Amino acid sequence: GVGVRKDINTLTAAETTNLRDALRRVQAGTGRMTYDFIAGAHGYPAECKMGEYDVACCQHGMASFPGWHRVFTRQMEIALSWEGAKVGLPYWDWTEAFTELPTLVSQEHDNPFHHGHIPGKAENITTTRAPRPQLFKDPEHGEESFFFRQALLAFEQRDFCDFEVQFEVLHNALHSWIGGTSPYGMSTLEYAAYDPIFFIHHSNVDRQFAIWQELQKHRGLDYNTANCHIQDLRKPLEPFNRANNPVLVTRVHSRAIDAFNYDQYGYQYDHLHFHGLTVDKLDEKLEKRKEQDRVFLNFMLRGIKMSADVVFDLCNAQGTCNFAGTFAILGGPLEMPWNFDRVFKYDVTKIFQQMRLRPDSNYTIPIRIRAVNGMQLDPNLLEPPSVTFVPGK
Ligand code: CUO
Repeated sequence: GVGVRKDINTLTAAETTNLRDALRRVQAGTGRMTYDFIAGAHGYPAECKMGEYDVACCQHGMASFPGWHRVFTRQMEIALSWEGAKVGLPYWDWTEAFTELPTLVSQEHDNPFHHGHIPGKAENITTTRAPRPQLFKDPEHGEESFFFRQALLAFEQRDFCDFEVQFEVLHNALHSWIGGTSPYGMSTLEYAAYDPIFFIHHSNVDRQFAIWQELQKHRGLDYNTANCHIQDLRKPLEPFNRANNPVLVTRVHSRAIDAFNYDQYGYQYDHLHFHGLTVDKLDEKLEKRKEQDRVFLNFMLRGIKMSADVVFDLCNAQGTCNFAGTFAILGGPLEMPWNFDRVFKYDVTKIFQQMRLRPDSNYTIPIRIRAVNGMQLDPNLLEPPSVTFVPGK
């Protein structure tokens, strides 16, 4: 069925009830596609092979991330429509102000979106969430929030692979900040998709990809193809290409390069405005930002087979240090090897100005890496970032 994906804050009471009824039926597992069949494609129980090893099929740390997750999110949306959903998967734009999780997913009583069951475990295990305080504090910073600034930096990129790394790493933070220390939830690659909030998050992530595509169209640049990682993007995506996928359109159009053209999957967004800005206004805003001198840290990221938060400070020659930024890695023991060939950029202009430092001053950037369970990891797991100074246009 054709699904219109609405902003989660504009759902009517009837639409909320309708979506919950549909998800309840998908979870009950009596229809053509069960929740476990869909979610199992992402992490646990590792349905793909890498040589002789079982790995999760989800593609992270590589250029096929947007396409793989576009098809994956559509699978759930189709399952919901087969069970009577009249609207598409709503999106939660977490770059906008919020103080709690959306009601659709947070209401505890009689709500299938509140948690999911994890199959195949000895005990009856369900997903849980342990939101970090910063999840609700970050939006207070408005246009200075991590989510907003990182979204703009992703949108600003003019090459697909540059966009991809900014976009994917931005998305990781929401996983980490919702799941927190919960062992079965959003901060783990293995279990994230068993929490139905995953699909509300990924509807928004996919919408950000769609907005970037509109920006590219507006800029007169490639929006339905890529000029990087071409071989990877042309491989059929497992497990959607397999004969047991009952959805014809995702089985046949299962390559990441096919997924650029999302019209063919039969869904659309209510609109592609960002913070009230049409695509041309948004592009104007992005161009305006380039007028000032900017300083970036560049991280060449590799998978570390676990989820972690990376926190870094900026310290001057006198040894005074200030918090300079944070981002998240989403991974786990079942992950496929990452193969980013682009750096993840972090704008540190403001903190450089506040500390009266210039890119050629004396400073250090100590990094801490904290696993989601709170354990401090060896900071040498990541290469130290390089620094670039980008003069204003
Ligand atoms: Cu596979 Cu959000 O990416 O999970």
